[in-house]
Amino acid sequence: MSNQIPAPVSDVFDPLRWRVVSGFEDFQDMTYHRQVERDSDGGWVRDLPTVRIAFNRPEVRNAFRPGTVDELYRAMDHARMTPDVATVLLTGNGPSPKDGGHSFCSGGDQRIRGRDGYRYADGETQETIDPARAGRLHILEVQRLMRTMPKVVIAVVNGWAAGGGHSLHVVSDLTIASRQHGKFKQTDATVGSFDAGYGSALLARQVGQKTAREIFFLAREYSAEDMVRMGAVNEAVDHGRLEEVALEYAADIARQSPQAIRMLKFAFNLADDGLAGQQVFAGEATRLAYMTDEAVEGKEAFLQKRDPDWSRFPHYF
Ligand code: S0N
Repeated sequence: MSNQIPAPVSDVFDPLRWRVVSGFEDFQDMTYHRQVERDSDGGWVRDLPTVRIAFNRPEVRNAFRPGTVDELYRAMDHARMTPDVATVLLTGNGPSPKDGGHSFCSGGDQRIRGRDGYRYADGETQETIDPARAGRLHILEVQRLMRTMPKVVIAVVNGWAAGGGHSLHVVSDLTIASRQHGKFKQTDATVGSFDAGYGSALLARQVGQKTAREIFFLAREYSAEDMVRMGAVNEAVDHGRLEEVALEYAADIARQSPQAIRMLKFAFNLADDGLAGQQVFAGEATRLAYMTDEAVEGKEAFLQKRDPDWSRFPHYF
């Protein structure tokens, strides 16, 4: 485990609060950090329960190409499987070294978009691309992971959230945004794409049908405060305080019962996610049921080749 103080990656990133997560140092398009407590000499004291996953292509407003999405999925899944992580902050590094522009994520990289989806590498053609990797719209797999993972995902919108980047904020459990630089624009239809899943339907649940249609059909720019008024952003905060406020949110979440947070997240999702939502909620309910004496009796009876004795367990309370 590398406990060293990491290199700065954004204007709101305090390196003393973080370490690079071991095994993820080779990332090209993303960064992945774990929150830590340090002593006055900067020495590592302990890990804290928050991770920070960030787009790291500020020169293209943090657009994602297939490799970006692969890295995002890997980091998100690692956070899902790390038992002492309660909250994921999803954000963008920057500002851009080219023009100082701030961005959370501007969606799919339009420069490598082919007729049948995204090229993996610059310079690939329809003839040279590995068919198994062509046309992958796997940002939707990331959306599903964020939606179903038993941790709270907070979108920390430090700049532009556009196109598929806008959808990632929509699918996050909470959003806080920079008052000065947080900007929201749903450009999908402008470039001939459309997120007909969570990006639009869930947005309509959050802001209402008319407003969601306005956001998609008109592709106008909205501020962080506009979005707070619409109900799609929890809070607009001064840019310099963005990380601090995000970590205050995470600290409050970490004070709650992990099981209660999981059940609440899955309950909030259930109605909108149909049978898939019921399956996730029910899986957690089954896990809880396995912890009861009644479920243990069923298993023990099977292993001991006898009939289960349910007499200790009432049919009602
Ligand atoms: C974000 C915007 C509004 C910022 O404008 P601003 O500040 O004026 O900056 P620019 O000068 O425009 O940009 C600076 C440099 O960054 C490049 N750039 C910006 N965005 C992208 C991008 N998405 N792809 C590639 N390059 C980008 C600019 O070209 C510029 O470069 P230089 O300096 O070299 O000229 C503005 O930039 C903007 O509108 N960006 C495009 C936003 C957009 O349309 N995104 C794509 C929308 N569609 C998707 O994201 C796909 C949706 C999706 O994810 C999905 C959903 C369901 C199913 C499948 C998919 C899927 O396709 O994966």
